Amino acid sequence: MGMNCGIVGLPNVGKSTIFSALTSAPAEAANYPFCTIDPNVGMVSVPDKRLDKIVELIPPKKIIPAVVEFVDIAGLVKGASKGEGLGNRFLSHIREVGVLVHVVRCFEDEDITHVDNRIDPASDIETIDIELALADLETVEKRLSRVDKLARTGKEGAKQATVLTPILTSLQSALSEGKAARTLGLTDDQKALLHDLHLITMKPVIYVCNVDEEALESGNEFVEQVKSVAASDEGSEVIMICGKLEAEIAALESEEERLEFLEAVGLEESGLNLLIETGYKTLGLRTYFTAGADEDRAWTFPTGAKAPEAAAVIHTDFQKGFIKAEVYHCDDLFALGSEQKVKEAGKLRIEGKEYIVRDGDIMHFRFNV
Ligand SMILES: Nc1nc2c(ncn2[C@@H]2O[C@H](COP(=O)(O)OP(=O)(O)O)[C@@H](O)[C@H]2O)c(=O)[nH]1
Ligand SMILES: [Mg+2]
Repeated sequence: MGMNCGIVGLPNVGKSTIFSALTSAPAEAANYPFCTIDPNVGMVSVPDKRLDKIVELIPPKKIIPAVVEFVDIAGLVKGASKGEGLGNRFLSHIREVGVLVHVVRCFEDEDITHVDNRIDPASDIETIDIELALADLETVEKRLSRVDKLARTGKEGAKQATVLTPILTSLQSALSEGKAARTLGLTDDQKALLHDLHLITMKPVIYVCNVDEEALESGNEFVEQVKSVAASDEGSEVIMICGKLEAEIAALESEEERLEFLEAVGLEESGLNLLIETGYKTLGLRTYFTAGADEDRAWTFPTGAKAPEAAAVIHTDFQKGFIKAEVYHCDDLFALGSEQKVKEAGKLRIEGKEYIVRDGDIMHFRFNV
């Protein structure tokens, strides 16, 4: 499925406000039978002008945009990893997400209490990072002792241990200093070995500065603090959102009103769009389309995926039984006006297993099961 974002941050920084605004227009649930019914989980459609244009040229019975899932993860406070606040309950949610959206309070408002009675983004971020690192530390130490035991059981176990123990040990020391696992510079192979640990601090982060409306254009001193933390955290992305304003935008009835409002306050796009774009960029996600009389649909896939891997996003059978793909780019459709014309112009190609799917491709997979 598509991108999955876990919204984290200290209490009272605006997580739920932003979550509600982002998910105020939920995706049509019937199209996504596997999603859970949980008030803290929201699915939204990814706005994509290309899909709108495809629908005009290849009118389907059904239109299915790509989706993004947001999870409002409550309960992260100082001591959470030791059972304070909602304690470890937040952990099961957070392990499942692909990217952390770390909301940081960068607005002043005397009516809204800050848990530490002061606005201090760098220290807020540190508090959360330490809790997440401690949660991961527990996971790593458990695995270390299991690997240790395994090592004494025989050849296979020992082999695994020689590979894993040094990685786990370096993780252990970094995490115990409150450093995120993603900052260790592990190779992709090493990361693959750790995959089943679902380490929270291995996930990429997007920092969302919740700012006053006035600060939206050029930021403020708090945003600068967040930027300098992010620079030392793998160069993570930083964006600004005004939770209060997003809530007002979300309350408007029509898309037209929302666009007018955005223009009136001098914004180019809503916080939702900005966050989705940043998320796709951070995770290296791309979009391809399938189009036909029944359904026009956008699919999310990882950059660099070859045709069979991209097909697996639709169904694993498509990957297993992959034969070939018929491919053309949506820009060719837009330029020529119809699929027939695309064919006539020789722009529709047959591609095999090695084809690297491009953003904006329109794909038709041939497979047998
Ligand atoms: N002034 C101001 N208040 C906000 C903003 N975003 C959220 N709040 C308020 O801050 C309080 C806490 O917000 P909430 O979303 O519940 O925070 P959470 O604990 O992180 O989920 C609420 O009273 C919100 O109305 C903002 O951008 N500006
Ligand atoms: Mg909340």
